[in-house]
Amino acid sequence: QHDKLALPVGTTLDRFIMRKQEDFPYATGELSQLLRDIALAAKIVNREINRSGLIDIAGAYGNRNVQGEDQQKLDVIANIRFIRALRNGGEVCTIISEEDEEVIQTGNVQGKYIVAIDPLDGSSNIDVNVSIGTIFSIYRRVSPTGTEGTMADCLQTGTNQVAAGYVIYGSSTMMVYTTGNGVNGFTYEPSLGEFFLSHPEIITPKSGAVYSINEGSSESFSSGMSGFVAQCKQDGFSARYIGSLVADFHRNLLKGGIYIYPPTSKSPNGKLRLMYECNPLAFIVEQAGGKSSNGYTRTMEIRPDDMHARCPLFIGSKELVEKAEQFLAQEQ
Ligand code: AHM
Ligand code: MG
Repeated sequence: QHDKLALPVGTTLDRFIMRKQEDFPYATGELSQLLRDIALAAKIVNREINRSGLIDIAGAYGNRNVQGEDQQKLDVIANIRFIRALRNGGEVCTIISEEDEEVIQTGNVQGKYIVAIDPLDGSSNIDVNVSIGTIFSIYRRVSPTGTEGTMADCLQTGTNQVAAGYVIYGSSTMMVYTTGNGVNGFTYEPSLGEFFLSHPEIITPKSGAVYSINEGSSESFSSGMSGFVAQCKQDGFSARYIGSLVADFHRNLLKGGIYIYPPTSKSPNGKLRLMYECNPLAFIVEQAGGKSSNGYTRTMEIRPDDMHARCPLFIGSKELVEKAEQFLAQEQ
């Protein structure tokens, strides 16, 4: 119901982006170009990930490159690839990355966009062949072009996002994104090197019977948090926790469920980062009919005070997030 013009399954991502742009007669195509740049970097990172198991044995068949580049950690490689693609693309003035303490000024002072990105989330899962992901969020700068992006450009609230998405490198690789007109998912066909529309107009189930939380930390859950988990068990829910945010989120988005990263004694503010983990997924889940909060406040309305700020995350099916919030509200 989001779109004037529904495109058929099998449409390539490039064509899809182009056609969507035509829906907005005054669009200049810069955001479209930016999304294509991200998709290109994702293909490159996908190739590196698929080869990662071979790196240790590459020397054995004499294929190790002289610079030893293939020995860099994949999250570092992913960071380099995405930054390079955004810099070369020219549409982005400033990047916030989980891998970099400071903002990255691309030198494209005419670029109208700010990108916040976690280039490879869940990277501790690579060694054991578990799905990992890239998460990104796009803002329009508030400062005039012609200069570097400012802190005010970088610290915008999530409601200002113009687009957000993720790439899941799983049993197949997918890119899922929104520009605020619904959510669409594209599956990568490696032999053709293209993403194809496979999940048009994703709507997440209103409710579900899956809860995803690291129960290893249950000793430090608040009473409301413990109460909600006990309720999930009483209701016969399944526990599903991959420990890879994009993979846990993607499953719950398609099947229904709730993902929670609550405050714990180790991470009193939760572990996940507002700018490049929580906000982009919050935008997607809301566009798919779901909900996201920190247990009290809508994620996208939280004011960031730091680009690497953390916040608790309650995200997924609307009814389940609301139920969890009720448990927290009843806490003494
Ligand atoms: P990372 O950004 O260092 O990769 O950490 C984020 C990951 C998420 O993918 C995942 O949901 C979470 O950490 C799991 O944390 P924990 O092992 O504490 O449950
Ligand atoms: Mg991360």
